[in-house]
Amino acid sequence: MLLLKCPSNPGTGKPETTAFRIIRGKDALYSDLVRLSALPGAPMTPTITAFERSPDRGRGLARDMRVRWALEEVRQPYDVRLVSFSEMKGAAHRALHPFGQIPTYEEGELALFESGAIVFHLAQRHAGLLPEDGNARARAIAWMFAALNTVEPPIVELGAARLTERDKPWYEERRPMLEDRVRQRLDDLSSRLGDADWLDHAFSAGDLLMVTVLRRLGASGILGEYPRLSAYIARGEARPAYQRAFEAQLAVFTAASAH
Ligand code: GTB
Repeated sequence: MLLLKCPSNPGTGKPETTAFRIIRGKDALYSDLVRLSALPGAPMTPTITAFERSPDRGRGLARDMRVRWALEEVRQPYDVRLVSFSEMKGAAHRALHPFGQIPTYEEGELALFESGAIVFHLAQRHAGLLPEDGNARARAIAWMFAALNTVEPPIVELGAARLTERDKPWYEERRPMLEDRVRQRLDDLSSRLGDADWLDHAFSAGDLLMVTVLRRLGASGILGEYPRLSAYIARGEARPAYQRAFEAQLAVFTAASAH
């Protein structure tokens, strides 16, 4: 008989989230349990892609960070395939990502791109990132879109200008306009958040995406004007799942810097 079970690992005392096949009935020892992932049709360890050498120098600003964080929140183990800039633009990677970027996500026959779609997929498949209640879930999804569609674009525009237009004659004239576009969003976001911990009661994928989007402002100095948002980011960064994800991406950068 095939039974699905999520037993505690007696070695670590921690809950084991991988599904197992019991091969010797209810008295089977932990060591008698065979990982279902070895069986046809079994859940697979997903693989994501990340920069082989991230230009953010391990600050967790590239978009694999939000996917790693979501995977850690739901305690889904994952593999990482590191790609160079030239590999990203090659045919093999473009088959996964039409725009030749990271992150991607592969799980069995499913291949996904777009960090928001990947986080949403994980939130749908696992408990912990979206509320069970239908209306609360819809509101959390609205915050996911707000993070990526309303708040992130002016932040990316400001960062891109700093990176690519800094030496142009128009940059100093343009910068205040770009910064004010960011401030418009932050003013409203900060008002809505108020003194709450999270955007809509419990922590959700909406907060996860919003925190990763806001973190990109670190170098701008603008966040200093928004103590509530700074505290909100700090709450996100204090989550154990965030810290595991951060350490994992930092370890990649540290190893790459060693050669
Ligand atoms: N909308 C897509 C998503 O959300 O997944 C955007 C994906 C994307 O922009 N990926 C970037 C990429 O692959 C990496 S994250 N760029 C390579 C290319 O387009 O050729 C963006 C990023 C890069 C670097 C920093 N940094 O150095 O601080 C921060 C963020």
